[in-house]
Amino acid sequence: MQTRHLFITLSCLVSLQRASSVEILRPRGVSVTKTSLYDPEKNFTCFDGSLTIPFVQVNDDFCDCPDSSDEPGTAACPNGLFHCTNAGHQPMDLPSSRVNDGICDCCDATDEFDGQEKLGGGHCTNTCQEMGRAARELAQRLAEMQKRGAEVRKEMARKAAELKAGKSSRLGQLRKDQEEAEALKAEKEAIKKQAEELETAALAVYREAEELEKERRAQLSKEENEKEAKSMFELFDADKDGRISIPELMTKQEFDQNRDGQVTNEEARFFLNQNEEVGEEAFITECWPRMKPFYMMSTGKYIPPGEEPNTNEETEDPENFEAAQDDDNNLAEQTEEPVDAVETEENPEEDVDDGEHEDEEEGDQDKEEEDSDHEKEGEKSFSEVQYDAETQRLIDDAANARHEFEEADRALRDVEREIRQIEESLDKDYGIDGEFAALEGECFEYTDREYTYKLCPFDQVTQRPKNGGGDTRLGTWGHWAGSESDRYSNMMYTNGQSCWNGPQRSTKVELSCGTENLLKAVSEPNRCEYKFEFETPAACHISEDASSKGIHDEL
Ligand code: MAN
Repeated sequence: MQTRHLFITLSCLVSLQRASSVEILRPRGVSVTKTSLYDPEKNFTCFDGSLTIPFVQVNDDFCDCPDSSDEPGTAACPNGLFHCTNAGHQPMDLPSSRVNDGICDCCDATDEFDGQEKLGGGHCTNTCQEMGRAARELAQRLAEMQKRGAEVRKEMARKAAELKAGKSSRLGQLRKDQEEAEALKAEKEAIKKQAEELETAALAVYREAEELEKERRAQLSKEENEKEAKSMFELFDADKDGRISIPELMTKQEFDQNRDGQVTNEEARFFLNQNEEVGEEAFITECWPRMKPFYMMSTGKYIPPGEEPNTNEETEDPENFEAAQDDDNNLAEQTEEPVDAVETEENPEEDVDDGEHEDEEEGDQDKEEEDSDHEKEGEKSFSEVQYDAETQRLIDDAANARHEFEEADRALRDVEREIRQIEESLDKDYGIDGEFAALEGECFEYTDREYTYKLCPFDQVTQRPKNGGGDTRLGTWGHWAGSESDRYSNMMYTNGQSCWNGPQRSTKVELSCGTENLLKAVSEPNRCEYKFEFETPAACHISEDASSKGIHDEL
């Protein structure tokens, strides 16, 4: 107890320190604002009111108050706070456990006294003046930069407003253009409809004639084939019994398809459609179409399917013989299928893509293709026909009307596209004063040891390996991601390329004030989550702010 009292007296003496500008003595570790709570003339009451102790027990290196308030200048209490004034620089509060721990925390050296009267315990010196000067210079430089940046930002915002006004006025004009273009399109559509009706009516006459001609030719061809088949029947019917049998065919070398010098029973049976023998009718309808190409080939008269004049005739491709022998079902399919199917003209829609279009521009393109298909179809069907002058005029009128309608339709789509683009851009959030708008359309790069990173604001972020290889998309423009009070301090780019076995890449861009746009640093704090540090004048808010952020001394 005696020892304690002796210590109290000593420590109380050394613990009273002078505040630099006003001559107030206050215990060590106490801030100016709390000085009045420590009056050496009175007993000390803990801040929480739990205890009142003689003043000598303040800073006696023994913790009396549960709230630690009696030991502001020693490490005796577990949760105490030590205050250093740091005159000439910035004041600071430390956990009291750092008092006399051998480390100089306070620039005024007050945290290290080590039981000695000399501040700094001999090993710390007061560096507050130098530190204060350096901090003030830095604050000054920052304030100047902030000021210059804010001026640039103002200009950026002014230009953005100008651009926006221009876009709004263009939008007004475009909406009028759109109305006119819609009216013109409707007008052209009506004209086209009328012209096409007249054209269709005029062409109907020709179509009918064409159909009749087709039928006539088909009939003629059928008759010729029948005639030919009949004469072949006569030729092959060696015993003239009105039936063609396997032995009769086996005498015809034309049917020796594997060229082994003889016509086998199997080869002959194939041509008789697996029958032992056939009568004339079956021969004409089933057998001759199968035999004809083989027969013609061996007699040098074969014309490949598609080139022969009679397109409707059922014939067998001689090259298919082996396959046909292997699989008679196959053969049946092949022979039942007309060799030369009537194609494009009967299937004009064949090439038209009716799938869903990804966007309207693509849709526009497809529509154009469709339209030109329509023209081609017309050309193909009627190109060889000579029309009378009136019909030709109607065809030309309809073609013109179609053309003019397409032009009107295209003009309307152009106007609508521009409206959409302007609306999208006017809807975008470019900051409080639109100050970030100027960054759109520009890109900024940063290169580290492995990659070159590229930030294109409001568009996308990419990464390219320095030693070759393509771009990896680290995200596309998503949204502003700053805190509620500072929304425009962070940008988020999301939905980048998927990481192998991981999430889609994404990038957070932290914005800070700078006099120029500069991508300052890039890192990848978590795999496939990138952090970009970007300086821009657009982030320099209020120039007056800079000075208030500067250093201020406590005393
Ligand atoms: C690439 C780069 C890296 C990323 C890995 C993930 O190498 O995009 O940034 O971490 O892929 O597999």
